Amino acid sequence: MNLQEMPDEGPYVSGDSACAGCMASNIAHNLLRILGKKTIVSVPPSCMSVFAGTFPNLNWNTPYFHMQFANTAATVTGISRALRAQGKDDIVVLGIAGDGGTGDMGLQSLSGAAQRDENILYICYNNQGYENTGIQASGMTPIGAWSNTTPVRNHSTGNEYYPKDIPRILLAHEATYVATASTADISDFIRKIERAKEIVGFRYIEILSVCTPGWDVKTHLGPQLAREAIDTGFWLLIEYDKHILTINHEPKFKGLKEFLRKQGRFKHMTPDQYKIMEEYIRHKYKVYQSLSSLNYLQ
Ligand SMILES: Cc1ncc(C[n+]2csc(CCOP(=O)(O)OP(=O)(O)O)c2C)c(N)n1
Repeated sequence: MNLQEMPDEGPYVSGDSACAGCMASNIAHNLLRILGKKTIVSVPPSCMSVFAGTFPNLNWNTPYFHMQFANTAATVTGISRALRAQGKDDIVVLGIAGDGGTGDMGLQSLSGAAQRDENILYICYNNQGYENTGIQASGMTPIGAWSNTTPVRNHSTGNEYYPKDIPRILLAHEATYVATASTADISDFIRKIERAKEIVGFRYIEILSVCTPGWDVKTHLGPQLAREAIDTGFWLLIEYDKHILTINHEPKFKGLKEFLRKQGRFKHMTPDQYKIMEEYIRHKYKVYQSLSSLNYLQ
């Protein structure tokens, strides 16, 4: 399927109450345009559960479950096994969670599902913070970023810690399919969702999701920032399929400072902080580059 072949509407229907410029809403639309109607969706507490999942105003024209914060992978595991017991093998069982619900609260159930190779598709829309509850830092917030729990005052200069890299954690599980994606590269996005749809087993895709209030950016800037994120190396597009890791988009490693300066959450950063961010981005790229030369389970 290419962009022209995608149906205009999928079973995620228009009219959610997401913030202006929210890319998570855009991700949900595009995801369901590709996956289609034979999908069962589960979303834990998050922006998405609020802007699209409050009964009776659901935007999901599919069976939909809302569960507790830590349970996404466990819930979809149960649904997937129940379908298997009924002999139904043509339904995508989809869990969608934010970065907090994935990398912090939901990490243990995600790890268990990956290790047991449960037949689920898990999407993390990574907006790099606990945004729904008022912009708190998560374990996946970038180093240096402002948030309400990583303030910029009294000698504090934003988030002090490196973010967790969940794809790399899942590679250590020898997970069946792991990828990162961005709607800024829509062909890559479509290809990965279609690939994940056809595979049986554990599939994880993490998608960068610009959050206009959380990143403190103008509401029209989402698509541009998403594009700059992959070009600067801030968001690396990778894919781990059949135990082979590929980097799908070569970053230019240029314009990082300009990219960061467009975002209020980074505007306080000192030259030393830019350097730390730059070094981290190059370090991460090198780690993936070295992993991409391995093919150790073949
Ligand atoms: C056990 C538990 N702790 C805290 C909350 C409150 N809570 C609801 S949504 C949320 C933030 C979710 O962050 P994330 O998963 O990153 O998704 P986002 O809001 O950014 O879309 C929190 C802390 C909760 N619902 N359950």
